[in-house]
Amino acid sequence: MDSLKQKFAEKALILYKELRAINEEHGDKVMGEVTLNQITGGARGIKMMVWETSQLDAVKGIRFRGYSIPEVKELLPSGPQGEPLPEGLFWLMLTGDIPTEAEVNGLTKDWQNRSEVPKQVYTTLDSLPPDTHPMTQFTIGIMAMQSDSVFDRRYAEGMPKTDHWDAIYEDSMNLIARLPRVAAYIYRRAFKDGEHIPADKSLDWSANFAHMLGSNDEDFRSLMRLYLTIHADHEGGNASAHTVNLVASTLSDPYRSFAAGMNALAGPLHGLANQEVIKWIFEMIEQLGTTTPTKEQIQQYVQETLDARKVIPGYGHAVLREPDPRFTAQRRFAEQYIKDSDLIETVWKIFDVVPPMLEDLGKVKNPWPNVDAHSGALLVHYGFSEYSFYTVLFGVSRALGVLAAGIWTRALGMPLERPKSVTSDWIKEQLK
Ligand code: CMX
Repeated sequence: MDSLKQKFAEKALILYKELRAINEEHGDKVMGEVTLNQITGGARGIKMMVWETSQLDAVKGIRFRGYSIPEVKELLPSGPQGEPLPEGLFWLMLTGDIPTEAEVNGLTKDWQNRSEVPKQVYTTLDSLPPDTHPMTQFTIGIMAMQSDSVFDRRYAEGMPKTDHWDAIYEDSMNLIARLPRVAAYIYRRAFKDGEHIPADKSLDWSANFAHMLGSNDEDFRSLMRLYLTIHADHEGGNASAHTVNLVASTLSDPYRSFAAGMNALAGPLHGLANQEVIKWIFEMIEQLGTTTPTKEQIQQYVQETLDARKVIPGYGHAVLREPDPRFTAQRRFAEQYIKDSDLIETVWKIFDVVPPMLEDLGKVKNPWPNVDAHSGALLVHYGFSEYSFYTVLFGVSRALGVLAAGIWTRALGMPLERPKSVTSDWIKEQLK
């Protein structure tokens, strides 16, 4: 058993027993109530699942096992320029402990050893028109690996319930190891005439991904380490994570549940907003005929978008009520690494202009930027302007959180998810 798995197994058994005992004693304790607004308003704030890997605070933002993004940046083993290695975040999410450098290096090696992608994935992707949306290619690529599922095979062989988490662990680790290769293959076939770049096994997970995409720029590698860390997890209630959890609760294997979650991420109100942001900015630049729009010009363009009854992409959030710390982390990166970029200056001007305008609408609960407001401008700066690919990058990162959480869910023996729906007649009846 590898050291991460060993460490996880010890902790999981303890928490499994503890939770069972708590449930036995306090199972009937009331822990909240549900309002009509929550029933008809997308279940905001209703507590209905256990998610060990991270917790979202409306004001402070994401905490990975209690650590903020600046703390994670400081404490996790990092690359040469000081950006955290996502391998370390995965270790932290799975065990609750900050890993040593040796532990993270061991995990990098483990993922390298697991990273070979079955041939049928490439032939399946090659059968699709190259202009198929990259997120569609991504989910098809993931599903083309499903026949390799360790969980699926062992379940058919009659594996006992106590071993489920072990098989989920194996699938999750294999999937995470392979995703950068699948994603880079999609990028190169869609945008670089199918000229693929072999993996470099001397590199960490993020730098190798950057390399396979086509860049060996040290600053871009650092961006990828940061990007793949901060997009990894946002507790369990967001649409992609919750989808993974729901599908996995049927004992569908990680390939199937993760692919389902990626289809949720591909919606413009969720992860696809990262492509929508840069598309919206490019259209503004074209319409105005300048790469350095003034705040007044931006204000006018924002107003036109709102008048057309469209959302301002990259702004607002279902939980957050302050600027997203993931936005701030990307801004800090730009301040440190990038000088004189019209596009990044524009992103910052939009940040000055949009919140008061959204506030004036009187209905937007959070007028601040979210994670997607900044990421595209950074990617364009390093030469990646093919924005339809951006949500795939988000998805590769999100695998770390949802799959780590999925291993926990199975280890804790969580049951089939099955909340209650009601009819409008039932609501009217209650109000009588
Ligand atoms: N621009 C214009 N209107 C907005 C808005 C925005 N950025 N954000 C919210 N609103 C509107 C809503 O559409 C809603 O209008 P109606 O009542 O007319 O339907 C109203 O304000 C209230 O919405 P809310 O309670 O503040 O926000 P929700 O929790 O319903 O939705 C979100 C959250 C993210 C879907 C919404 O803010 C939005 O559409 N933002 C733009 C898309 C985006 O950036 N998504 C990425 C989120 C992060 C991620 O998952 O990656």
